[in-house]
Amino acid sequence: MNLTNVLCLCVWCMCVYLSSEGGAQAWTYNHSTTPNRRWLEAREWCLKHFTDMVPIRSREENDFMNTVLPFNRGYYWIGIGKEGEKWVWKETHERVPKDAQNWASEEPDNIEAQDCVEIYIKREKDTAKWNNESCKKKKGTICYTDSCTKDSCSTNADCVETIGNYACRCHPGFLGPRCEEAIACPPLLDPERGSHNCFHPHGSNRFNSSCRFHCELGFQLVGVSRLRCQASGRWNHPAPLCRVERCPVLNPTSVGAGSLNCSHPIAPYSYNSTCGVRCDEGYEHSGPDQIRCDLIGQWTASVHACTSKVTVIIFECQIKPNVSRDIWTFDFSNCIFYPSIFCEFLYN
Ligand SMILES: [Ca+2]
Repeated sequence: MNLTNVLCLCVWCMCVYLSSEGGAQAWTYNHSTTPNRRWLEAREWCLKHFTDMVPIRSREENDFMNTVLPFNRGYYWIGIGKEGEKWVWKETHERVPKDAQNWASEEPDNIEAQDCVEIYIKREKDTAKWNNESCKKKKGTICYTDSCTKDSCSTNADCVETIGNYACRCHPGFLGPRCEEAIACPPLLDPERGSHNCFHPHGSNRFNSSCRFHCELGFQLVGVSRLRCQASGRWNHPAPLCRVERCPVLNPTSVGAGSLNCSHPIAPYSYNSTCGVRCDEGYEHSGPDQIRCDLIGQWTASVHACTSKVTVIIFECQIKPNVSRDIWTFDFSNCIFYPSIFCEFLYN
């Protein structure tokens, strides 16, 4: 059995062991102590075969390493190092926060060139604590592999690595183990005298569905015309209503000597209401006999008051001029009256 086979066997054993702890789809860890390596070589080995050197992202991960890894006389490198005066995760170059640092007593010391970090796995003193060391020393290697794949969660989620598992962190509006299900909103009904149509990107009345409402002719939409299903499972506005278009109320006394007779098939003085003017005997009006409330809420004509009919009379009389007094005396006793459109004096 050559060296490569030994390494593979070692790695395989570790994978099986850790997989049995947390399942195959999780951060999986792999370690090697045959051989022990310098820090840079250890990281290159991790990058070549796995995702990277274990960065120790949390206290939980730190303690987990101490639990599952075997003792190694040289201990193990971790993916933390010194850049300038800061201790950083080498994978991302992010500074390791103070409260996430887990130094052994009196570490890190200021000895020159101790810019790499080891973890004391199963050490009697300061177990699981960190120590800065010369990067050239040879130690065990701990690598990790991301478990999230493009198929781990649906496209509506972020896959979050955890120790021994992974989780799908759902985007707002989605739920389910893989966040594949969009949150539902209550179904919408057509308003009276109206209708609605919807676009459903994630299923009927689900998150981000949008519905537009319309009203029949002669009806006005009251409210917001377009509704959207929110991540909370509620529509962003109440469903709108359709209200009949209304015309100005007509005052029956405005016609004067006559009456106003109206019919309201939908609502008083509203779309399709009709009103007719009837004048008293001897009176007439100049507008149409009937007006109607149209679909935008306007009367088709205005109402005019009834006025007395104009009678123009011509009369033909026997006129006897009283020449002696130079006065014209009219005697209407023998007059004949003619209603007419013009007026004319006739005398002889
Ligand atoms: Ca040290």
